[in-house]
Amino acid sequence: MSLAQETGCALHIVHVSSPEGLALIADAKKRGLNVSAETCPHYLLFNEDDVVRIGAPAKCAPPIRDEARRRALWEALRAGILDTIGSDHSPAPGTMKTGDDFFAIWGGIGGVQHGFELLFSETLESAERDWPLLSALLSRNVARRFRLGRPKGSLDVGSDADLAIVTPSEPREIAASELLTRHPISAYVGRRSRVRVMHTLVRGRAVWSDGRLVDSPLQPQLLSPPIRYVMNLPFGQTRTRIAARHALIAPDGHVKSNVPGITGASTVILISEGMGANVAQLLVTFEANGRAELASPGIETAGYFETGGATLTLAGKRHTVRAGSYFFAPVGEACTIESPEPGTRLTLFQKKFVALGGVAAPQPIIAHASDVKGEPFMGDPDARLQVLLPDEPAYDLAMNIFTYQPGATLPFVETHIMEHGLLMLAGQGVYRLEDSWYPVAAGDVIWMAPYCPQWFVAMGKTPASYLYYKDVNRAAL
Ligand code: UGY
Ligand code: MN
Repeated sequence: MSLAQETGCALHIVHVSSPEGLALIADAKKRGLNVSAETCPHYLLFNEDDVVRIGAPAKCAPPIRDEARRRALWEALRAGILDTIGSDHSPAPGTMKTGDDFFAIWGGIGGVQHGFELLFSETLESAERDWPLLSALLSRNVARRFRLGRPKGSLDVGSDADLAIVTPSEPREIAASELLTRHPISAYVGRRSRVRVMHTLVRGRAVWSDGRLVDSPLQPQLLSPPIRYVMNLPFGQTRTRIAARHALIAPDGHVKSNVPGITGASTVILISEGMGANVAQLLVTFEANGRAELASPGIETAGYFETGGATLTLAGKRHTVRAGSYFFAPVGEACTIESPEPGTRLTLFQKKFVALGGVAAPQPIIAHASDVKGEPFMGDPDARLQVLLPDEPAYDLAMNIFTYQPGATLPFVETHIMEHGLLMLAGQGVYRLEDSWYPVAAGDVIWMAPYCPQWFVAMGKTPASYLYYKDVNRAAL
């Protein structure tokens, strides 16, 4: 907590089991710290007498507390001090959950099947007051705290239908025979439940119906918050540096713009004529209802989907795009992006097309980076270049991905007429721009004016890669 205070970072404390811990959190909240607290069903449902009775299946860390502390947790929940409830589902094979030495036995409660149901059973008499609270702790607050966006944590029109229908029922004793987990061990066996989960829907599809699992073709869904990271550097500092002939733009300084044709998204214009560039570079982060129409006269657009996915219509054809998909929309070809997964990040490069006499206009392109082989750059297999657009005279814009193994470098300090804008996709390293050297990492954007001397070294333990544009294939005069 003191580190969070010093750095201003967000802090989420999991598995809070005691009022002592909660008091510290409540106090920090009062002082304005960005802190939230999670507890788990087992801390609300069991006390230490239960652990003595149940034995190893109820061993977990932090341990189950006494009755007074269990009650205090419920009070905190009702007072709004707790923010979320997580399953902390911790399954283990029988061999790890049995033995003579209690201290050696695996610590963890496998409770994903009954933990949540029993919270509703526990509060049946006070359902009117407590069930909305439980719904917030299990869903809405989680979606908000982790910035999962509009589709999660609510039942509004346009949100995902993720819900369980729970109803009071004849009390029943939870039996080992109903456990659906691979290792059928549960601290809840023998516990009475007075509710039943009738149906469970995930994104509108039933996965549990009338007491049975439904075989559903659902794919897992990975959600990421719209902003990768926000560094709250104190004292007005930033790594961003805008020089006359080069720029480094770090994500902490991004400011949104309204861009005609793009709605339901946050769009940042990173490179533009305003800084002396001939090509524009935009970062679009879509919300669930996002849409982009990319037709402007005389302008061609190349785009790369860094994360997420969407439906893209180009030259009258619809395509499903995902992370790693890219496209090129020549002048005069309508390009529409719709139905994005929330959080989808798209980088756009836009340029005034320069036609070449006697050469046919460039064609629309839609493809995936994984289908483009990385070729060793000037013979170095540790520095590979993927050329995404055809290297043909018709195209006056290149879009490439450069991937360096740790320690690999650009072979020499390049100085060339072509301009670049680039987005660091992964890893880190040091970029030399003119006479300055900058540490750079995934999320950073760089602009290099024509003739900006440039060099890169990948550092760290993972490969570094960047996506970049380059104006190409036109005469010097
Ligand atoms: O294509 C290029 O000019 C590339 N080698 N430049 C760069 O990575 N800065
Ligand atoms: Mn270059």
